[in-house]
Amino acid sequence: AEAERRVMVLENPALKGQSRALDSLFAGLQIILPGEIAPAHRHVASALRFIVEGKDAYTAVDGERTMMLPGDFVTTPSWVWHDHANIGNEPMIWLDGLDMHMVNLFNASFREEAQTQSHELERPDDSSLIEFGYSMVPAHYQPKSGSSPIINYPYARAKEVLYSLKSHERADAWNGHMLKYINPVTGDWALPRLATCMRLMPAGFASKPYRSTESTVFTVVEGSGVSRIGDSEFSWGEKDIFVAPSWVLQEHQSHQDSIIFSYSDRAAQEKLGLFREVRQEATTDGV
Ligand code: 1HN
Repeated sequence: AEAERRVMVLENPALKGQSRALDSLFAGLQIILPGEIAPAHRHVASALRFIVEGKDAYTAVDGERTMMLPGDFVTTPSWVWHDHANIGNEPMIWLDGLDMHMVNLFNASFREEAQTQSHELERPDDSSLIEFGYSMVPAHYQPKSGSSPIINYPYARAKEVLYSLKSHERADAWNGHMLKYINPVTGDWALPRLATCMRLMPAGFASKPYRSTESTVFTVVEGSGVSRIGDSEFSWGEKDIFVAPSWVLQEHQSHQDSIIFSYSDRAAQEKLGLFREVRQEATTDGV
């Protein structure tokens, strides 16, 4: 009960003791057991949750609750109250992605604990997806920040989009079929510093080599395959997590239809005029 959150930090062995998966990104696996509440707080760092397993747990973000299911992408924008609770009878595990290292670089971090365990609800559950998730937005809506008003982008919808693309398009040679999670009000990324994507790599797909200044965390939702990241080769299956640091060449192969979620610092880099990418035809095109 004394622990605010139960998070296993995924620490990059090259960045020991710094709670970094990559220079700019935090990654951790959080577990919440039946009956537990992770109490309300807010911080300048924005967070994302990517649900790995479980059901019957909710997160409440800025006055709205959403039940979470595996594959859902849940946003926690900067400086909004949030708390989580498991009201079911099995544990839930999700991947926490935070941009706190970017915030800390600028010494711009603040945090606040709420007086109550759960912050006050202001809207019906999932109203943000209903009101903003169908290419319509309430005419009176005034954005409070650059973050998406949608707090849960459900996996069922992402998968529907990916298989629609697969039914009538050729996979992109570098990314496969890939979608961006966007803020429907601005068209920008869902969170201003974290770029989130979901890709479908069809069975037998082998990407061409790609490099960018992004630092990226990948997690596998479905399927299996192998990725070469620089000099290392990683075989991956469902629920595995791996990373690609900035400017390291990456190539991905899928053995079966594979769906991979990723988040990166690209959204921040674009705003700072730093983002650069190279789509190579072959590994020897080195730049
Ligand atoms: C945090 O606030 C959460 O709200 C999870 O669930 C992980 C890691 C570092 C700093 C704050 C949460 C976190 C975190």
